[in-house]
Amino acid sequence: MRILILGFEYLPVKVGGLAEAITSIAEGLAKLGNEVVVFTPDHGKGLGEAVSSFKVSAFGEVTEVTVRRREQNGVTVYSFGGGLLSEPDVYGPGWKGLLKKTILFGKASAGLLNELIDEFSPDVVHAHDWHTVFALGLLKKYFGVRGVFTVHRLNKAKILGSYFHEASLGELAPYPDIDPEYTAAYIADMVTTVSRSYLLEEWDFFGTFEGKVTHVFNGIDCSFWNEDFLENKNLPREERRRRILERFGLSDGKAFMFIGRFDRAQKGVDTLLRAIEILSTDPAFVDMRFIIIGKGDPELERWAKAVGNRFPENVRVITELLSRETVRELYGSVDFVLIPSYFEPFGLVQLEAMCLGAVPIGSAVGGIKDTIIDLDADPENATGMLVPPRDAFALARAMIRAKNLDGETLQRLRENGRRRGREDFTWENACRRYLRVYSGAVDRAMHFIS
Ligand code: NHF
Repeated sequence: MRILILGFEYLPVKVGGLAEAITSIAEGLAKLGNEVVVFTPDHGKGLGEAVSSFKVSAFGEVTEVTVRRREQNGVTVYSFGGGLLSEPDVYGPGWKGLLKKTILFGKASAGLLNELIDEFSPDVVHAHDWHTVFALGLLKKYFGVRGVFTVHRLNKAKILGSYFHEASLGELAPYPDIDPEYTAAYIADMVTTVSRSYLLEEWDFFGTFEGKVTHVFNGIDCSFWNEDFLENKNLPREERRRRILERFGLSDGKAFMFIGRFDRAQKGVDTLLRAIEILSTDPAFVDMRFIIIGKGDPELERWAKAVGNRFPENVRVITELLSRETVRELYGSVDFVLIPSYFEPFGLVQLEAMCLGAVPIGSAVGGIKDTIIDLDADPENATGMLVPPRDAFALARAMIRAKNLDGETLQRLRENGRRRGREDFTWENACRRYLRVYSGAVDRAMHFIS
């Protein structure tokens, strides 16, 4: 198949999990023998060789677009520079700047496909997240190509209809306030999201597209998240834990780790901080160690640091960026990884942890719920523990229970987790399902499923 992928993040450009997902999908599809081409903004990176340039006009201004091409792991990546397309802030500058950038991206995409169409006529355009709505709209309008739209995370924004007029897609904006996700899903032939639970939790949105909507789970790249690459891979896990805790200035104890954005809307670091405050009055606390890694909301950072200062023997808060290798070392050494998100379309942390033998304790939402098999629900096949979101007491209780688990259970959880990461959630599985989505030969969600 000839597949054209549209996305705002493509490695090495990375803001969050989206970059890993789009890149892994593109490369996975290429590995399966498909011809895969990616269109993405350049974001000031200047990667690849300049192969074309043309002018696009929007908002009364003409922008000279430079197209660069590179071959990256079997995928042909075209990136667009010039004007806001070269803006290094991937999702900016500001909201209005971002909207203009998405329109320029749309027009540049139509311009380039017009040049390529004789040598590359896609069977399907796969657009990721709402920033690609204008590109998808224009490619469908002018090339009549089949379109698939994937939601990695709902944004639920409204934009002025005039932006659609500016993009030459006024027919999609009969009202002043338009939700770009609805519009992208409306014009797409198939709509997907990244876990089954997220699809059902957000049925208010996805249900509108009943009959053409489905889920395709993300995968995990276990070739990087792999115990074979650990610095101290030959040492027993307890010894690795002792060493890593020492590296972070803590004595040995049961080690729990959190890694994620400090935000108020999704990742739930506030629930964890409350849970630690609750635990601090329990005798079990003496043997518990917490490594909390992340940054973001300044107030949450202050709160986390205050908790760290209050319990210097137990809690370490790290607000600088750690290398992927250090994070891997941590996953491969700590006992438990906490994912207290309020919601999570898929979430990679729980799978990264499982691949490296750390047992995840996560909120029973979205992709976390679909990837972790809970100890109570299925003791034989369990890979971790699930707790209700936003419930600090439940999280504290789960952590005490985790601390007291016997060695045999812990070992079983670890082994099941490794297997689940390596066998069930591979990018190859994801890509095989996307291929079925592209041809429409896939099961679709209906309101009576639960
Ligand atoms: O893993 C890639 C990522 C997801 O849960 C994650 C999210 C954004 O919020 O699909 O997209």
